[in-house]
Amino acid sequence: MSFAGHLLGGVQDDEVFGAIGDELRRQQSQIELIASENFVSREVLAAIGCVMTNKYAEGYAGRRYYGGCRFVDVVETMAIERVCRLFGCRFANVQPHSGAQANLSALYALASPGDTILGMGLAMGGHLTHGAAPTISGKWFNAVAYGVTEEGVIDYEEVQRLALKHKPKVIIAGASSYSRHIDFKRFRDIADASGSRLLADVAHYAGLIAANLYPSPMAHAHVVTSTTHKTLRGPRGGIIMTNDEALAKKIDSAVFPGVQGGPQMHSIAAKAVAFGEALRPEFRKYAKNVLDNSIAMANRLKRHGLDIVSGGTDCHMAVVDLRKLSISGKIAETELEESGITCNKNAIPFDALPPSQTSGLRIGSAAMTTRGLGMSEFEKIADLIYKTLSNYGKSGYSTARDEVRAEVSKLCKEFPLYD
Ligand code: DSN
Repeated sequence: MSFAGHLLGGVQDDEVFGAIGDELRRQQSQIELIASENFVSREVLAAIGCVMTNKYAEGYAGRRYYGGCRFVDVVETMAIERVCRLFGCRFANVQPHSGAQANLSALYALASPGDTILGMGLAMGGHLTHGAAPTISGKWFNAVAYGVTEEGVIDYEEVQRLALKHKPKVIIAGASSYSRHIDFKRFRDIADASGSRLLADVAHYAGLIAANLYPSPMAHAHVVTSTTHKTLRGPRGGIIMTNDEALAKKIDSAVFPGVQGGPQMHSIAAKAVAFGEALRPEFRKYAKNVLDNSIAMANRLKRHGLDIVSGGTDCHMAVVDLRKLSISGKIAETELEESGITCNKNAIPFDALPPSQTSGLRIGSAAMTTRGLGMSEFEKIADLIYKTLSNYGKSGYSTARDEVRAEVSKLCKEFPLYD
């Protein structure tokens, strides 16, 4: 019987549920290093598949456009109360369907089409929604981009120079592949000097921030956005937070009816469960392990002679510079997947290769730490990455890869997932 069959007592649609079962087995049998992924608890899984998916609830708790909202109001109120406690903020909107929707809503609340925004360039580690040309953020706004220094850390002097020159309506602090602490206070000082609003997107770092292991932007940013599914280990989705009451009202209107229609109440229920989990002391231990494991993995790769962008990591992720191995990120991603290790190609700052190839590889520790792996296992994973990539194209490659596959299988059996 398929996985879903076990849950439901048999299913009709074996094509879809067969694929779901295959995906479960893939997750169970591979080492997951995609820095933006994690494995949610069974309670989060149960909530995301619950009957609240049946409910329309446009509006907000206590002021909906539909009847029958008594119980969905309970979970949305609980999600808001929990996330405010978790991050120490006064107001939160938990309805964004994703981080991209959260960012679009925040920009909709803070700026108008034609205004200038200043965000980290995509090629330097920024996110698509921070002003990249193919997105609404790049098409509706005059998007200016800052980058990193040759050492791979945010070039705050450039941020200041561009802010004073362009006087952006919004400055965005946040990234998709940046592994160092972000100095949110410095960003706020710059925003104050240029008359800008500061939007902090902490999607990657949220779980570490909740555990006080990464600087919180809450005292500095006018608005903070995040996803809920990365280090925070909740269902896929977005949130928006602020301490400013007037901005909170604008954000609520921007999310609904500005950008979205009916909220996904099953997803909000799952967010509430995940925020409850993150408030428990065990989550802090988990987040500390995520950080220790990430540092251990990056240091071990350095001992193998590989470069890490910016020289190391202060969070759950690291970007490996592959140029010394003369291998592209695309090849590395494909070959590692063949060995049972999942990660993604990633541009390094000033990359000579196009985004479809890249010279880097992004790796993260959040998911495998959830499975219980510790620093010695993450050092082992670094060894397996190195063994695969350094043997690629050599005569003993197929033997090396078989050995890596066997080690991956051993690790996955030792640290089971959803068994
Ligand atoms: N695509 C996500 C990531 O992998 O970082 C961000 O949205």
